[in-house]
This record gives sequence, structure tokens and C-alpha cells, in this order.
Amino acid sequence: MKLIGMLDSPYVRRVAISLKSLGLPFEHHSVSVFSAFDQFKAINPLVKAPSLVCDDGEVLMDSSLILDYLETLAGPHRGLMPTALAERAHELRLIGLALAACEKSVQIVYERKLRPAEKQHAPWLERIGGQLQAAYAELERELQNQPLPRDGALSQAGISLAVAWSFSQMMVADQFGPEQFPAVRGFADYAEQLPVFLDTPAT
Ligand SMILES: N[C@@H](CCC(=O)N[C@@H](CS)C(=O)NCC(=O)O)C(=O)O
Repeated sequence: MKLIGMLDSPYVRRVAISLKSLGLPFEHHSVSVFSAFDQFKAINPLVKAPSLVCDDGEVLMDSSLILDYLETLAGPHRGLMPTALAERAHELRLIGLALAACEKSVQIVYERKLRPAEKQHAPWLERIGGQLQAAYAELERELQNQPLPRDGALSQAGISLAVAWSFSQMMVADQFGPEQFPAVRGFADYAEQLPVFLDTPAT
């Protein structure tokens, strides 16, 4: 299996950390969707990171769809998702919030970096900044009610939440006050010092 994309993408990083956590062997090809557009296009004409080239040559894209495939590949009860319905629903809610935080962070970055300054649209930036705040506020509430375990074993929600927070801090730190979201920040700090995270740095 080949994972295509750079680890500064939270979507690529969550898949890389998941692959390692699942014990699935893979090659990582750190190809940029921007500076190596043509090289990426030769692998996946849509130029979407992450892309996963399966052993039979099938090319998958979208981190959540790739993770769905990897959960099945890992086998029953060996995945990163709970199987009981209520627990799975809660896990999916946390993952959805973390992915929304990633998406809003990416949108802010694209608005700032890809659009000329005179074409940036303040109301749009304000809107996505508010949505980013809402995503982390909901995650904070969830973690205050029910903390994620810190026993070394990571679930998909734990991986996605920590990757999302680190990405937001790396790219759009100005969106947050220093005291905001202590439970989210605390869990991300914990996850980032685990061997699998240290082995998969965003930069
Ligand atoms: N929902 C997708 C989002 C992936 C995504 O937007 N990746 C970015 C890199 S962070 C990308 O491919 N950007 C290039 C583009 O969309 O043209 C996922 O979960 O994989």
C-alpha cells in the first residue's frame, strides 16, 4: 500500500498515524498537491491528498473513506472504531467535529494564501472563523463531559482530534486565545508525545 500526500495535511497525517496504529505496512510518498501537482496528477488525476494506492492498484481518496477501507483490512475487533452502536455514534460525532475543525482551518489558510489580498472576503473569513470556534467549543464540551482515555491506546476520535488541533495551532493559531479549549489542548498535548505521533510529525 502506498499513502500519497504530505504530513502537513491533517487528512494525510490522520491516515498515516492510523496505518501505524493498526500495524498495517505501507510506503509513504510525500508528494505535494501544490509544488508537485503533475507528479500527484499521474497517481490521482483529481490531485487529492491523501490518496491511497491499494496493493491491487485501486486508488482511494478522502481520509474517512480510506480509513473505512483500513478498518476492514485490519479485521474484526482490530480497528480503531468501537463496534457498539452508542459508542460508535459518539466516536463518529467527535470525528465529525474534528474534521469540521480541519476543514475550516484549511479554508482559512486557502483564503489567506491562495487568494490575492484585495480579493479576500472578510464576511466569509468571519463565517469560517466562527465555525472553527464552534467546532472546538463542541469538542471541548464533549471532552469535559467524557474525557478520552489516556492509556496509550488511541481511538480514531483521539487521533483525529489531536491531529486537527495541532494543525489548527500550526496554521491558524491567531484564531485562538491562550486559555481556550483546555481539554482539547490537553488531550492533543498528551497524544503528540506518544511514539506514533512523534514518529509522524506534521512538519
Ligand atoms: N475530505 C477530504 C479533504 C482532503 C483535502 O482537502 N486535502 C487537501 C490537502 S489538506 C487537498 O487535497 N487539497 C488540494 C485540492 O483540494 O485541490 C479528506 O478527508 O481527505
